[in-house]
Amino acid sequence: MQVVKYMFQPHGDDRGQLVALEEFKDIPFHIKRVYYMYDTASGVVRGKHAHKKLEQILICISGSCKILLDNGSEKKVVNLEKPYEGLYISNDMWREMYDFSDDAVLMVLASELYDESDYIRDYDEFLNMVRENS
Ligand code: T46
Repeated sequence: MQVVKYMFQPHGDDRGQLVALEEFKDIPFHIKRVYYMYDTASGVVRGKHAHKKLEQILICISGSCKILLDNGSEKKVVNLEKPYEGLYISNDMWREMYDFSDDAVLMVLASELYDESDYIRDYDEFLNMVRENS
């Protein structure tokens, strides 16, 4: 399984750092939605689903967390701990987010608007989708 991690270019000067992200330049899709999660309680596992269409880039802009990626035959754990790195997640990838630090803010850039019918929340259904697409 190939993990696609983007390293964004911080614009640093004596005031600090600034990262700017533009669609189709830094982000490989049209950004239709941005959301972020914070104050995640200790021990919580979020996600546990795949998507039919949605592509996303996850950026832990504060603190750290871990992302489990599962393509149906292989699993990988990715650490997100720098505000200038972004993890690309394709639609057909089961994802779980966990081990959030107290100060973690996980920001997500998404290719689609929110649509509950795009979610695959059942693991067997996910495996069927992967089999059908291969
Ligand atoms: C994903 C991972 C990385 C909305 O109303 N609009 C939104 O855009 C989103 C993302 C969520 N919501 C509502 C729906 C639920 O009532 O917020 C609540 C929590 O959402 P959810 O349980 O889906 O959150 P996560 O952390 O399990 O998953 C989210 C995204 O939903 C998902 O697409 O890939 O982050």
